[in-house]
Amino acid sequence: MEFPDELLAALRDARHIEVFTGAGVSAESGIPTFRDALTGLWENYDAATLASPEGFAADPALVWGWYEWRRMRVLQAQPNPAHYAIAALAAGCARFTLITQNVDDLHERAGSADPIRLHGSLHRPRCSACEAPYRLPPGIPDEPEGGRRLDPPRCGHCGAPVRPGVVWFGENLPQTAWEAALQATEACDLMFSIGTSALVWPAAQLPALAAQRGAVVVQVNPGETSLDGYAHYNLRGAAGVAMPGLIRRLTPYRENFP
Ligand code: BV8
Ligand code: ZN
Repeated sequence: MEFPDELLAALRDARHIEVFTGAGVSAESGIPTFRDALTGLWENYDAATLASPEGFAADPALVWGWYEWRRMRVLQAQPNPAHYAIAALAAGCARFTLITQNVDDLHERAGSADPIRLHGSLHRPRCSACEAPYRLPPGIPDEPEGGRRLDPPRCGHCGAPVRPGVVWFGENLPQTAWEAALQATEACDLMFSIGTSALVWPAAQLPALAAQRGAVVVQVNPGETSLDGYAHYNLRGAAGVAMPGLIRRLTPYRENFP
């Protein structure tokens, strides 16, 4: 993949780089993206219905089973070169902010410290009533391939069903995370938008906000999105190819990336 000289220069000059990721950054780790059709037990459902308070209330076992199946897939997966390249980028620049819409922990497992998590995490379930964190049993759940219905565990404090620690459609984003994401988007001088269809609000507005304030916006996506018009550079390709390729062209990041 070719990278324009102006992009390499902008990266070298950037004082505060922000990386904003969506499900596409985990695609090469074998994690289905949000837009991929659901499979197995859930193939006739729409993700946005299952990922909602109404979906959970209507059929807790169907939804909890889906999240446990997804958590198993993440635990079985490994970070891919895109996750490692993003961690190397952070290690080589003055100020760096990682914001993710994803609920997997592949960024952390690749060495990115403390990403801003707009949509929560598969690994932090909590009580649906008193919000007490729920400690999941260690190890990888042995979910059958097509998945299964699974009654959610009960909270040890109040007995209510435990729910996934994610932000569902129709729920507010965590205030602190959203404010931190807005602050970083106001301050960065270069922003990557990697592997997102930019369809889910309010997260989807971040790259446009950055472009409107004059930051350089670099989109990495094999497909077209509504961000194409905002991005100064559209790297049409897989994140696991584009990001390592870019990092290898750049010192001082190169030192941090094998
Ligand atoms: C809220 C956790 C206030 C759960 C998720 C304004 C306008 C329109 C709609 C709304 C609006 N405000 C609110 C809404 C409603 C709603 C919304 O946006 N609906 C959409 C569907 C229109 N938003 C909300 O409800 C949000 N809350 O606004 O609060 C409020 C409160 C009450 C009432 C109203 C408003 C909360 C949204 C959070 C939902 N939770 N995740 C879970 O994971 O189960 S969102 C879910 O979608 C994931 O987090 C995912 O990350 C996210 C976004 O999807 P993407 O990451 O972009 O993934 P996608 O599959 O779409 O795209 C992948 C991309 O990767 C593709 O472009 C593909 O080409 C590319 N790709 C593929 N392979 C690769 C690749 N790229 C690079 N490399 C590759 N190898
Ligand atoms: Zn409880």
